[in-house]
Amino acid sequence: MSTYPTIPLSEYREYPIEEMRRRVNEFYVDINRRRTVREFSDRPVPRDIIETALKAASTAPSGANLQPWHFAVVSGPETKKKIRVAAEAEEREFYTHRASEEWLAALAPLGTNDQKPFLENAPYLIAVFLQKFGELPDGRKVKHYYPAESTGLATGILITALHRAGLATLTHTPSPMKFLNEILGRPKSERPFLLLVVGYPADDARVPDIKRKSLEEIASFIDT
Ligand code: IYR
Repeated sequence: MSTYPTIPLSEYREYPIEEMRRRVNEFYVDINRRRTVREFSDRPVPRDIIETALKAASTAPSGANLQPWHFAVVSGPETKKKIRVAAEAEEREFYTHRASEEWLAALAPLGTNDQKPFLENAPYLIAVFLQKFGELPDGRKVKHYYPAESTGLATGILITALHRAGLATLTHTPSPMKFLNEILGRPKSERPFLLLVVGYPADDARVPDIKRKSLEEIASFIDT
């Protein structure tokens, strides 16, 4: 028997089946409108909306509930500029040397290149860091379990929360992105996971005409 203190599951809610259908469908219709955006407006976004989305992200399940993530929220122009300069330098290398022909061909439909103006235009950049270790108040290290899975789950909830608030995001992964530790003053034990660009889309923003895989392609049901 676990001696860990427990509380009743009082927040759980069950819905009648029809209500379940309605709710899951409503959610699907809403999340299906989410598109990754690469052209952002510089219109400001109230910080409390970002804060609440981060609180939503931090409800994600995590290995041994160790919550192995850190979100560095950047709104200042000087820091954004530093990030843009460093990211574009890495991207130049990526597009001219590091990426394989196969990788560049896979990216071609997205029309991406080494220019990242959104790193300065968008009101917020959220650098997501994965913590391989935590630190106790006395300085001792605590190993984290499944940090990548956990941070991925938290980031998914963050993107969903921001979408529901009516904001657009871009999951940006300049590679390598160790420069984020330096610029944002994060410890070496944290691995930059991705850089989330957040804001309103530009008025004339366009997105590639991509398709999502069908249910048959993404899922199999084993009833035996
Ligand atoms: N990091 C580069 C390249 C890139 C890679 C993938 I995988 C994408 O889905 C999109 C872009 C860039 O941001 O341009």
